[in-house]
Amino acid sequence: LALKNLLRRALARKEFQLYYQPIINMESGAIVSVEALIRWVDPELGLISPNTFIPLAEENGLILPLGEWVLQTACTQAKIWNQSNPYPVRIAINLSARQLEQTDFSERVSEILKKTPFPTDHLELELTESMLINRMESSLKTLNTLKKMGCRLSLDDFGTGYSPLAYLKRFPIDTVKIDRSFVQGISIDPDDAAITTAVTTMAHSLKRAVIAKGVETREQLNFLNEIKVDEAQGYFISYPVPAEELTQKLREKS
Ligand code: G
Ligand code: G
Ligand code: MN
Ligand code: NA
Repeated sequence: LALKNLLRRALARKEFQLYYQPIINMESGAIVSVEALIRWVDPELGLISPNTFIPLAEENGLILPLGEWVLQTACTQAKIWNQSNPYPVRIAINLSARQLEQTDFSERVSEILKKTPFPTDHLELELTESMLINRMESSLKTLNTLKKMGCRLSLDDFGTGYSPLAYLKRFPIDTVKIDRSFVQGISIDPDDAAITTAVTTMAHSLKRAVIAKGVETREQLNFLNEIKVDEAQGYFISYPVPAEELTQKLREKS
């Protein structure tokens, strides 16, 4: 079977799973947000990376039902966490261009939130520059609607695109997620340290929050703390883990 057909079958058989990676507040160390990351284990092929199957799912349109499944599953899970957790966490979802291009995407999100029901301001939708390049006008309209509904919007992989400032100016972005390629160079490459500092200062002066991605060492975390990054995510804090493991972490660390 071609991977495409396997993908279709996997959706029907519910072979997808969400892993969750915590994001901590730099001052308190508490988990304040959780990013949902999809995983696919095929019975024969084993673990297949989203880097492989998400582009395929985008090509054949399967990303639409798959994306809805991600949203629904993650919101349901986050609602459960927030019922037992005194400090509610946000849930962050990676969107793909095809999802955002649906003219009724904001209605779909709204439907899911009605079904769940989950506070809109605890849903954070992650976008990338590349998904906003085409159909700017319709994307802007959709994002403005989502923003009015109360969703938070973040710009993922910040600093790796061509015109980050133009996107920040044009779209109603709340948060920038500094790409891990900068964070990982902090202790070895003065340019990366300078870029991370400059991006943080700039985002703050534009009243945007800053999340640093890909934090793998204590040194990186200390540096990010000094330059007043708001939140951090990365293997040093936690790998992405199954829901039950995150439930445990929330008990320990909130
Ligand atoms: O978790 P991991 O490093 O394997 O993710 C690889 C890529 O897949 C990342 O770019 C991530 O944003 C993307 N990704 C993970 N989960 C989802 C998802 O649910 N939807 C979309 N569109 N992309 C995802
Ligand atoms: O593109 P996006 O940021 O949505 O994708 C997140 C991806 O990054 C996930 O696949 C996750 O597994 C991976 N990731 C998360 N933390 C780290 C880290 O500290 N180091 C590296 N190399 N990858 C990470
Ligand atoms: Mn992301
Ligand atoms: Na992404």
